[in-house]
Amino acid sequence: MKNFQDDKQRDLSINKSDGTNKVLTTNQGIQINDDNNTLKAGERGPSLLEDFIFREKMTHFDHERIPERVVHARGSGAHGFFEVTNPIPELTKAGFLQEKGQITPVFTRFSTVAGSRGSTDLARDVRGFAVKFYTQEGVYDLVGNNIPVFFIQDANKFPDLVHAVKPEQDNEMPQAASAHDTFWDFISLMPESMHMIMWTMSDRAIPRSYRMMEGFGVHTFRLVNAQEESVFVKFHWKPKLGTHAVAWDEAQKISGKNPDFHREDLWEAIEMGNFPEWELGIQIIPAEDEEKYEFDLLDPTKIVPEESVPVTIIGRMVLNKNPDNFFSETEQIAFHPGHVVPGIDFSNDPLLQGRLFSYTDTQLTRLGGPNFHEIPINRSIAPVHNNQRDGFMRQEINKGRVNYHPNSLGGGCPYQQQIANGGFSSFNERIEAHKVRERSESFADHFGQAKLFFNSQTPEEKSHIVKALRFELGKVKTTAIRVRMLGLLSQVDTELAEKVALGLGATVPPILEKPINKGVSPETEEAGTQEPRTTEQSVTSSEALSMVKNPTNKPTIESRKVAILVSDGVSEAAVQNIKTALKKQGAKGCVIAPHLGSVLTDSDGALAAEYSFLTASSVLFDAVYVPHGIGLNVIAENDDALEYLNDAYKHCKVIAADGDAADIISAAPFASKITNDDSGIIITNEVASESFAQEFIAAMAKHRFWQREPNLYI
Ligand code: HDE
Repeated sequence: MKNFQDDKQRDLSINKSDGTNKVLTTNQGIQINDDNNTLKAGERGPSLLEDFIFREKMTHFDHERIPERVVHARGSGAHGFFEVTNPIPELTKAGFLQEKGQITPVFTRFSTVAGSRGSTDLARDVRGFAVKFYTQEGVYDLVGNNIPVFFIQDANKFPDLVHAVKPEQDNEMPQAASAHDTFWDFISLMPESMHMIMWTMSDRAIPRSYRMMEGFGVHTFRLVNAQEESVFVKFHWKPKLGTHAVAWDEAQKISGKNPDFHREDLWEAIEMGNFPEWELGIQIIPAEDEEKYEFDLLDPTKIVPEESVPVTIIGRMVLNKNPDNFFSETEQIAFHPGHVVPGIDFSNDPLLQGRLFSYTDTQLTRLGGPNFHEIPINRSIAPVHNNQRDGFMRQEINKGRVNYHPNSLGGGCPYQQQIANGGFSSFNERIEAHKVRERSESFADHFGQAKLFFNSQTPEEKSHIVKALRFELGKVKTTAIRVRMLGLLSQVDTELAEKVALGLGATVPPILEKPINKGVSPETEEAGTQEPRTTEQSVTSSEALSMVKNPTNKPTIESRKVAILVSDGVSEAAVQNIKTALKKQGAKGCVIAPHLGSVLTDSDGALAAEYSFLTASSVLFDAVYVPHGIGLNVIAENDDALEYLNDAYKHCKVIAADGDAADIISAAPFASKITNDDSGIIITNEVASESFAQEFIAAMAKHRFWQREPNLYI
């Protein structure tokens, strides 16, 4: 079987270095004797310009930073592999999809969109999901997001969208947040964004982990087979651990307690051998079905419901190695939707078409010139030969006289490849058209799929969308923007608009006859805008759109973390019982005590504390367990400890207690709110009972008990 898994690591190893047992040198290889002092005229005298060692060190340091990505600046990545489980040679000639078991190395980077490089992981935002496949036929990049649609239909609006969402230009606030006037001003004038807004206001925008997100190629792409026949496809990544979120209040607290929450989670999971895994699926749409749907396949604000076209799984991706160096790998990696291999091609989606220009262009500034393909992480493992030459930081030493084609002096080399032998050819699509600056009429339905998304949510999920909108629009200071948004929301769902309006203390305006995106007043009518409409959808509800009902979710607690609160006198048997049961399921119990070091157990043993109540926090765990022996007063008298329980309850997590610790739950401030049917609160008088551990695990596998929250939809 073709297994190229190690090819990229072998390729990268050429550039790796390690200073262990090595002498300190300058960049010119001169061995350094004193790295602590500059060269001076006398021990108390001025420094000398001659000090080349100091100048070299300081100059390099002065230039360590490069511009961050203009969007998706904050991210984390890892190496891994892609394995074909269901080859599709009948659909594509792409070499890496031909045989079952075939393995291709990958590097995947996840990101937020709006925040700067040092911003929090838990911002309410879309997540980037970009995969670089190092195939034997060259680099293929699948540069997707964790949401299958986008805000805008045409690439020309992207700079406007990004300006609007980024911190405002006068005061550079707020960081990594869409909850401000300029973003909602823009959105309120762009009805085409309403489907995407439903997704970004849902819990999809606050994932529990990168490992628990779906990924989507968003645009419709083409696959092309050896006979030059083509089908349309949509790409889907389905996470092995299911699709899960945190609560919004929790997300905001995590942002303070550990802004690296997702980064750390990915890193730790890989270090611990819990390799994140996704299945890659495609929705296959035959060329003759291009115009079959009530939406346009080229419109990136639309999905193809899985009820209309099911997802066919073709492979799996496993991330199994952390980078050796964040800057060299994760920061310098350069993705581009235009990096395709023979057998994969583009559709005419006007957003995708614009992206095909932007991604190389942006690297010229970010990575400093046209040779970024030579940076080790970007380097193809397929041979590269062409007549491109020179430019900043050129690494390759091209031999011979010839740097042009055609040539006779070089025997015509490098020579062109025939299509039949792997030369790339674009799909031979027939196009007969006028040159126009227009939006297709088939793109005009801005509300139909926003409704489909909203109607596919559970009551708890709908409630979260209302609360998210109340939060976001509540941060908007300009009343007119809020009102315009209520008008747009009312076209998605009147009840939704009314419930948001209630939170804003506002009234939903009547639906405007004048479409909102035609400028603020009739006098400012703009060219190139469209009358938005709502089209009846053939699919009216889809489980795949809900995170709670999502078919990817399986009952597992693999790699989840539990806070075990302890103090002197804690039952060692109780702690070990839960720790062992969790470990068996691939989860981890973390001991948290009033102080670091260790506590004395009831059997005079010492139990080491991983964290103190102060250095960790409930929001960093998936559940909280209070074992027998930890006194009521330890919790009641320690605000930090009490917060573990209060937050776990508020964020709808499992709370468990056994033996005398059960009293702690009955004395907790939320005790009176606990309902009989809340299976997320697990209490027993027994100590170290096996059935208690099993009940605890089964409850955790349900992830969250959202029904605990006040629900606006029941
Ligand atoms: Fe991007 N996008 N984008 N984007 N995008 C960038 O490229 C752009 C869009 C996505 O981890 C930039 O190297 C335009 C959709 C990801 O390095 C830039 C348009 C989707 C990443 C750029 C879009 C994406 C980027 C910034 C509309 C999902 C991070 C730095 C026409 C399918 C990749 C860079 C990484 C990054 C342009 C819209 C995904 C400026 C012009 C839709 C995951 O080139």
